Amino acid sequence: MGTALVYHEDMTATRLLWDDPECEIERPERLTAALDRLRQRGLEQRCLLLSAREASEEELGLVHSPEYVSLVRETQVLGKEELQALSGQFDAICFHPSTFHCARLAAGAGLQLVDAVLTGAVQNGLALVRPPGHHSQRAAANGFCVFNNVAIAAAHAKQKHGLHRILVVDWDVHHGQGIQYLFEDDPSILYFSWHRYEHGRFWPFLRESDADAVGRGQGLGFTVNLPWNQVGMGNADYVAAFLHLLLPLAFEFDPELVLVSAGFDSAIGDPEGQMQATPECFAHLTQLLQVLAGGRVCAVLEGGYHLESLAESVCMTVQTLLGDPAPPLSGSMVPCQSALESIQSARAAQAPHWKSLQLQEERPPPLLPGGPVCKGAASAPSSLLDQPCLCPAPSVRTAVALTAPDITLVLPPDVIQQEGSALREETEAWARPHESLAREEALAALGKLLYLLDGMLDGQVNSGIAATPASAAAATLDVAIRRGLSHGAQRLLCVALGQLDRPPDLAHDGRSLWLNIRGKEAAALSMFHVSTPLPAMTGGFLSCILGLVLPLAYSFQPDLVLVALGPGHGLQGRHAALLAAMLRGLAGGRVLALLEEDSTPQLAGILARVLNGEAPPSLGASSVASPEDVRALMYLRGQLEPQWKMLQCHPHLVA
Ligand code: Q9C
Ligand code: ZN
Repeated sequence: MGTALVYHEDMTATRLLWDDPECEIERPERLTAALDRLRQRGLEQRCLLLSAREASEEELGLVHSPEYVSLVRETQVLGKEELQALSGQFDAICFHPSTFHCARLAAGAGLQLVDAVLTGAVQNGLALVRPPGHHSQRAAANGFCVFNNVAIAAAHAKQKHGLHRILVVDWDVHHGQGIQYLFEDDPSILYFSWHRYEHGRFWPFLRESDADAVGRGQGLGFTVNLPWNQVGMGNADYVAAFLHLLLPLAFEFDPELVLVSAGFDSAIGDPEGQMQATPECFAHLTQLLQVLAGGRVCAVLEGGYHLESLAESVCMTVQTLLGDPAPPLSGSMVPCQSALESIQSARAAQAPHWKSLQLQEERPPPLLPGGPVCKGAASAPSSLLDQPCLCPAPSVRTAVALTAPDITLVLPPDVIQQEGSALREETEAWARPHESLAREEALAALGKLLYLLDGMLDGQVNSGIAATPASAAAATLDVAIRRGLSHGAQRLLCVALGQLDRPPDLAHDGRSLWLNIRGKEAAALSMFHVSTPLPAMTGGFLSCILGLVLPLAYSFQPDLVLVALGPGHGLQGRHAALLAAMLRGLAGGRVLALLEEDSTPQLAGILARVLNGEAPPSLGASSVASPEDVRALMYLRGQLEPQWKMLQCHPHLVA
C-alpha cells in the first residue's frame, strides 16, 4: 500500500543567527543529510513523495493558544536583536525570521502524513521536519520546538478522522513533556516516552518525567514514562523496553493509529543522548510497532544531532516502513541492570492501570534446586554468538512453495510461486530415515521445501512458505532443521506449534533452539529445548509471544527461523500472522513457515503477505491471559531467565 515521505525544502531555512552553543546542534544539515542518504540508498525513490503544506492557524489552535500562535507569527518581522531577546524568554529556543513558516510546514507535514494514512492513500510514512515539536507546549516554545507537530497530528486524527485511540511513541532521547502536558488527562491518547533522565539531573530536569507520572483524571495510566538513569543504553535495553513495557500496554490499548515522535538522538554517537543503540535498532522498533493498528504508523522527525547516525537511523526507519526486513542486531543482547530497574519501576507504576501487567507483577519463582533445567549448558554459547550471521540482500522477498493452485488468488504480485524441487535422489536421501516420508506426496512436498530452503540459505529468497502432509510434518521439520544447519545456518530457531516433538537426536550444541507451543505442559528440558502450553485466549497468546518467544529469540539471535504449524496447532489466522510478523524481526527476516497441506489458502495467503512485509490484521480488544497461562509463563521465565537475558524484566536482587 505504500510509504509516504513528507518534506519541504523550505524547512532548511530556519537557523541560528547568533552564538548559542545550546542551539547550534539543531542545524539545517540535519534534513539534507537524512534526505541525501535516503536518495543514495534508493529509498526516497520507493516512497510516495508529498510536499509539506503549512498548517493553518486553526489547526495550530488544536493544541496552542491563539496568543502564542500570534506571538510566533510576529517573529517574522523582527530583527536579530529582537529575535534574540524573545528567544531568551524560552528554554533552548532560537527564533529566525523563517521560524513561523518552517514550524507551520513541520506541523502541516504531520497533518498530511496522517491524512494520507487515514484515507488509505498509503499504509505508513515519515515526515522529515524542522523545527521538531515534542517539547512545545500550549503557550510556550521549548527545546528547539515551536509547534507540537505530533500533538497537532493526534488532535487532528481525533477531530477530523474520528479516531478514539491513538498511540504516541516518543523514542527521542528527551522527554516530550509538551505532549505529556497536552494529553495528560486524555484517555484517547496513550503517550509513551523513554528518555535520558539520570534521576532528574538531565534536561529538562522535570520531576514529572519520572516513571510515577502516569497521567491524571480520566487519563490515569495513559502516560507512560520510562526514564533512563544511565547513559549508554543499547539495542538490548531498547528492545526489552518494547517487549516488556510498551507492547503489552499497546496491545491492550488497541490503537487505531500509531504516531512516532521519531527523534534519533537516542542513537549511538549522538552528543545529547550519549546512548549506544545502533541504527538497525530503529528498524526493529519500527517493525515492532507495525504489528499495531493494522500497520498505520506515522513517524515524525524530532531530534537527532549526529548527522551520520541520524541519516542511517532515518534510512533504517524508512526501509522498514517500506516492508524490508530488519537487519540483525549487533552486539550481545543483554539488558543492563539500570535499564531493568527502569523498566521494572515503570511496569510497577503502570500495573494498577493495565490488566496485561497485573498478573505478572510478582517476581518469577526462584529456580528449583536440582531441577531438570539447563543441564550441561550453564551459559549461552558466546563463541557461537560471535560468528557473523549470513547477511541477506535477496532479490526475492518471499516465495511460496505450495501445491494448492487456489493460493494464487490471495498472493500479492511480488510474492513468487516456486515451482522448483530439489533433486529426487537428494530428497530421497534426506527422507530415508523417516518412514513417514516414504509416501510420494510427502517426498514431493519435501523436495519443494528443500529447494526453497536452499534458495533462502543461498540468499536468493528471504522468506518462504512450504507445506507438508500432516502425517509427515514432524519428519519434514526434522529434515529442514538438519539441512539448515548443514547448509550454512549458524543458529536456527524452530518455533513448532501443535503436536511436533523435538527430533530426538538433534545435538544440544547450542546451534538450534527448539520452542514448542503445543498445549501440553510448560517445561524447559534444557536451555535449547523449551515447551509451553498454547494459551487459550488472545491475551495469553500475546504474553506468550512478548514475554517468552521474542525474548528467547532476541537472546538467541538466530540466522534462520523455522515456524511450523503442525497437527492440532489450533492457531487462528490472525494469531499465526502476528507470530510470523514478529518473528520476521529475527534472522534478517529469514523465516520459513511450514504448514500442513490441508491448511486453507487464506492461512497460507495471510502468512505469505505478512512474511512479505504487510502488516498483520490488528487483533482488536484482547482478553486477558488466564491464570494457568500466566503460571506457565512465569514458571518458564524463572527457569530460563538466567540463560536467556532478554527474558528479564526485573533487576537482580542484591543479596
Ligand atoms: N546538554 C530535541 O531533541 N538542551 N530537543 C539540552 C543538555 C536542549 C532537545 C542541554 C535540548 C533540546 C527535539
Ligand atoms: Zn531530543
